[in-house]
Amino acid sequence: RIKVNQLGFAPEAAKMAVVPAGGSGGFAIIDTATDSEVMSGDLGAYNTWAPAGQSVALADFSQLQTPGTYVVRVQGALDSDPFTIGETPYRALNAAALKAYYYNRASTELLPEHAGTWARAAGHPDTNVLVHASAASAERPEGTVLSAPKGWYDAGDFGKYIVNSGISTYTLLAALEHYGSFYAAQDIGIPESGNAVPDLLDEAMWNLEWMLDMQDPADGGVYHKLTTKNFAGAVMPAEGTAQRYVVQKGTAATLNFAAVMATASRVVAEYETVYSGLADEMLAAAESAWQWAQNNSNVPYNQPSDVSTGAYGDGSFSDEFAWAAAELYITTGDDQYYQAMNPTSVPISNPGWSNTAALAWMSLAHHRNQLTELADTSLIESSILSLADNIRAQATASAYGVAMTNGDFYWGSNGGALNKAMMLMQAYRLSDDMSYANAAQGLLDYALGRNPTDYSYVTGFGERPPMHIHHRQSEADGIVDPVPGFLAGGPNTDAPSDCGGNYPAGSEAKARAYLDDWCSYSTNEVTINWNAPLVYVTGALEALYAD
Ligand code: 9MR
Repeated sequence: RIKVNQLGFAPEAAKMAVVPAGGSGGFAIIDTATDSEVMSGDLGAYNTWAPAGQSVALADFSQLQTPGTYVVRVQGALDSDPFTIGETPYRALNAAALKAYYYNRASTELLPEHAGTWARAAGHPDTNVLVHASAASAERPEGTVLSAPKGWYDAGDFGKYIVNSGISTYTLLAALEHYGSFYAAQDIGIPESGNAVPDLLDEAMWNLEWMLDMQDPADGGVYHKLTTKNFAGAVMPAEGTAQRYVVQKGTAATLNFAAVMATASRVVAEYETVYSGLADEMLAAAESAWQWAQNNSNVPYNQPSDVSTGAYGDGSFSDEFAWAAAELYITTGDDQYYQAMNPTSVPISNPGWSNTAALAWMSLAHHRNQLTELADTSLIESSILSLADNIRAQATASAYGVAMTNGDFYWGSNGGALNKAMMLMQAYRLSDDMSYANAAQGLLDYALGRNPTDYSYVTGFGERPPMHIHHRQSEADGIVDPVPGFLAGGPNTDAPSDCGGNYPAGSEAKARAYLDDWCSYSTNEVTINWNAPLVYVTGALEALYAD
């Protein structure tokens, strides 16, 4: 089958399809309403893309700008799935990707007027959480009862983890900081819609309130996670009633918390009349977390022997230190934080839950005109551009025209792809160079169907979305369609035994190592940290093409 973004494109966007070898001649674009050809063109050269194990050629139909619904046709190949060209190609997707967080809210029922067919009872009030032995302190000995309600379930399980909440919550807040007018106009149909703040901030607040409760007020340290001792089975949230614990404070969790609270403080400050005093409270929380991390600079998370939920273990903290320092510097204007970041020593690479340095650069780049004199603006710009140049070069070198290489098919590869797209958009924002935005578009295309599995990896979107994500609610609710708006983790060769080795033929080619089955937690789970760049990138492209 010819592979294409199954949603479609804005009229001015770069538009590419991938044509497998075997057909003959050039390509045609067919208007499905009239079954007539509206454009034809030559294919590029056939080349092999190693992650697909397949020889393909590119069809570039960027010049077609007329709104409509089309397929790509080549003699001897299966037509592409239909796609549209239209003014707001990702508006609904962006709203759904954000609303996925609402569907993963802990401690609340989802009403039919907001959740439609996916309405459900409340789960996990988290008002009776115990301090695990690993988290015991003089003020809060083992077994102390704490209350830490709200927050989002991290993924297909019901745990709440500070480390993946860090990059997730930050990325949403960055979307709002960068594209404020786009999000101000958005209504995603959550209980808070229509109040005085954007829905994105209402949604982020659900998690921020929980995060604040994860800090020990006695010393500023932050617990790594709030979970049961073991994963629940495939049950609805209300049926997951095992005792929950806060587990071990650590350097990574505490610095993630500091970075997010420093960021949230400056976002919330814009709405002081709504959130009176909250910006100050968040900044104070960020500063006391930073202080704890100064005194506890190398406390890795060590999973206790009686706990088997997700570890999110990370033994290297220099990136978290840099990120927290950068956010505190931006929010306070205090040069000591810029010095603490030691910018010349902070390498930039594609972000992920354990690798947060790029977020520091991204925030500094956005705020570069409001920083103190100490800030090295050219270093900030060159850091972003050097990462983006590398990613863009990967796209140019790929037969699929997408910036994914054999090394990119790790756990949550689709999240990695969209984080690359997010970083490309930072370079576009600095330079106005459309080649960065086009490379970002290519990565979104990849996630939405321009890939060797023919899936559009977002539930409810595109012709062939995943139907069996590893998401307890979607598995247990008895509804055929999974909860919409979730990005599946994507091809991953790390743990292909979770379905008994039952992977599709050809999955030794890394970009094919994906299975749309509940059992495949290694390729078909969803997480808040993978959805966040989907929100960011779809909002960024909508805002770009609306201008
Ligand atoms: O996203 C995490 C991935 O980077 C790790 O390789 C993997 C195995 O440790 O864990 C992933 O995180 C999971 C978490 O531990 C528990 N909830 C589901 C997460 C996504 O699979």
